[in-house]
Amino acid sequence: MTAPAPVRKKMAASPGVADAPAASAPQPSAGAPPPLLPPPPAPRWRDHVRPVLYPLPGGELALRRTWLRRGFWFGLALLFGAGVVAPFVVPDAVRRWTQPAPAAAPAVERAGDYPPGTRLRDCSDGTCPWLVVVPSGRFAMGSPAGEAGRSEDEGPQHEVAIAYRFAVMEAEVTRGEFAAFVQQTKHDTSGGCYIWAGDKYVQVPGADWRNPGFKQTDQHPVVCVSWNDAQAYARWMSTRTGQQYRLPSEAEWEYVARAGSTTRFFFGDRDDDLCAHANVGDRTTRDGLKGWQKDWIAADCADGQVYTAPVKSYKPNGFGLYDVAGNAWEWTQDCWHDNYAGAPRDGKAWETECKDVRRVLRGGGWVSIPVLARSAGRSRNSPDYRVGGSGFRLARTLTP
Ligand SMILES: [Ca+2]
Repeated sequence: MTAPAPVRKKMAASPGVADAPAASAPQPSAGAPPPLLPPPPAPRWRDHVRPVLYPLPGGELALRRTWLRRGFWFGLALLFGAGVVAPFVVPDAVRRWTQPAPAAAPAVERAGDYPPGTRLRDCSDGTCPWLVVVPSGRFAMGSPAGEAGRSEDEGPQHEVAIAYRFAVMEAEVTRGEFAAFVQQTKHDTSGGCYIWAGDKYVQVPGADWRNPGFKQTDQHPVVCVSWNDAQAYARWMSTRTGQQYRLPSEAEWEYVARAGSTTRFFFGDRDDDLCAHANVGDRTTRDGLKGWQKDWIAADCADGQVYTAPVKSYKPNGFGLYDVAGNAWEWTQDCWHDNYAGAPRDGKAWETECKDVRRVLRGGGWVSIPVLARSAGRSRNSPDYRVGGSGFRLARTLTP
């Protein structure tokens, strides 16, 4: 009996189909590179973040996480500082940041493009003072003979016809606006200022618009500015805007201050109603100011402001202008005349036949007794005098 032949031997002797190379498959030749492996999958974002968030202690990643944590808390502190602390610490700056963007002026302007009441300002960066367009019109300048508190220099009352539309700043030039002018032009404001010294103004060599003898913010009207300073500011505004900025004439000033009213003040006749409309010598001033005299009759109301108030703190007049009575006396273009005999009737400044070099101030200031803040009230000073009660607002000519 013969044993069956082992299968393995048989298989080895006769190569099977499975061992034979496929006729169509290419054969690697000697020295060729091995076939490429598929690329490893790209690491996912988690693979980057995880080692940072959960690093092994002591490693470089742990250090990175520490800095990450510090950065997070620092950023949070910055946000807190900007949002919560800044409004208390630098309220003026925050107000500036959050103010709406200025209205763009039309490319080609004509007075007719601006209906009366239009608010505009000329700088695209929003730093120019707001103006209000006032209508052309007629009014009776000066006070009637029977007006309480009247002075002789307010007559004769006469009609003035202003045949053109123009724009005027809706508020007095602020300390912040004046600071920008001084910073850019290096305008010299040295030489001292007359500041309140108990019962009158006294020249103090070291005083100026930055130090008028009481505390102010950038929103308060600038004071301790002369007529010459106001002219320099107007030139600067004209240069930077390409428009014609100037002091208003005395007639223009009274026209816009009255805004159609014929009463002692733009809101009526009563001194004791002043506190809602104007910052003048009131009970707050009388009680809080050193040197208030017994025979000075304060308005019998209290506005909480001993010195200047932020502009636009009180109600505006019929043209939308603020602080035309009180807060700061306002320079006008005209030189001083003792009365209106021979005064121009067309709204132009009166700069001939001057009594002397002094220029007219209008409106009364924060320390003024009520009669001085009447719409017809007048005062004057030398063009180089700086006083802690005097500021200004400008007019802007509109192309006819
Ligand atoms: Ca007051």
